[in-house]
Amino acid sequence: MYAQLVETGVTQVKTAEQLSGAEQAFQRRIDDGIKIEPKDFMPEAYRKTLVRQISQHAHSEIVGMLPEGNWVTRAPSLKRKAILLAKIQDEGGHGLYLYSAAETLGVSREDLYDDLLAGRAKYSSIFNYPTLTWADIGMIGWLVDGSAIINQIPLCRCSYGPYARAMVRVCKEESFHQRQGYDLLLAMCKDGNPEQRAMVQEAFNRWWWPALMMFGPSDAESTNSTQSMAWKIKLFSNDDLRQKMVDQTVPQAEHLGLTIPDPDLKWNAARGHYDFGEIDWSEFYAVLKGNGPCNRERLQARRDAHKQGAWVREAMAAYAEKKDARVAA
Ligand code: FAQ
Repeated sequence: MYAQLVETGVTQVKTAEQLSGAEQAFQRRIDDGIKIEPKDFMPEAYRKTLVRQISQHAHSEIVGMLPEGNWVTRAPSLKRKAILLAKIQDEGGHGLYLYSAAETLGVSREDLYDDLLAGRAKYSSIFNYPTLTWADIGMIGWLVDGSAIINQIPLCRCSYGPYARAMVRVCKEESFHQRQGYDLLLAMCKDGNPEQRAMVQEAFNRWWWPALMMFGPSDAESTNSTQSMAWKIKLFSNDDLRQKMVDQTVPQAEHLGLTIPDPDLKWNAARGHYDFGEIDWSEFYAVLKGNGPCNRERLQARRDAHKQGAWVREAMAAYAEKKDARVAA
């Protein structure tokens, strides 16, 4: 179901001698921290890698609206509903910035979107899990947006200008999203009754491991990292960012009074980090292959929305045509 959207053609990182003159100059600009802009020379594989990553990121934001959308009508108060609506709208906006950033690389939004609807494009594994209780909404803010921030703050300094600049605003908004999730969980854990605290723990047990999977396969299995890091598209490895997430989140979980669902989690004073248990990678790859709990439902929801929005696209195109004709007359 999830064929690779873009074949970048990179099988291994080229040595300095294997690079052409233009590629060497390009790599020097990257090494010197100079941003690459749309009209600058770039190796084709760099362009394709960016299209792959940015479009997957955009799709994630758009599909990511669905699990939270499930709770808009059931938010427990007007205040929580307004916050949730604002957050979901932000995610839609992030998707649009990101499609725009991808378009600077010579691809069309329509084609990228068609790839998503046809099941050819990837989006983050995390959005293939269900939101069963209100506590899940808190988990998405705290853990999913929390992971997204850790991954995306470095992207504000990545080598491609339009992507880096888009990330600045995205990260500011993700920070609000993370806090609203934690605030929601604090209310349930500190002011709630035993049933509400149990609801939070149960949701935490379901979201902890999938949140760690968001950072991608282990460094040893990450096919794109070496080249993406050489190009400064990625500044940190998947495992380094995952470790940061664990280190940051454990004290926050303790403050909520939650138990981390990992018997192997232990502070390692020598490393200055938490050790944690082995991730179930078979689950991660099953989700990537389209066999997670909600993959089919998510894609169907996007396809239905696309179909139902056809009249809006047609009306806008007709209006633009009419306006152009008036200007030309
Ligand atoms: N899910 O070689 P690597 C959000 C794929 S936004 C699905 O390590 P790479 C906001 C990967 O594509 C969340 N597929 O890949 C929000 C590659 O396959 P390919 C999205 C995954 O690209 C919050 C293969 O595995 N964030 O949450 C995943 O160097 C709340 C090998 O992996 C971004 O997209 C995965 N988790 O590193 C919205 C950030 N991980 O393409 C609503 C930008 C890996 O070769 C509510 N992206 N794969 O066929 C990145 O930083 C990178 O693309 C990584 C993966 C780190 C995700």
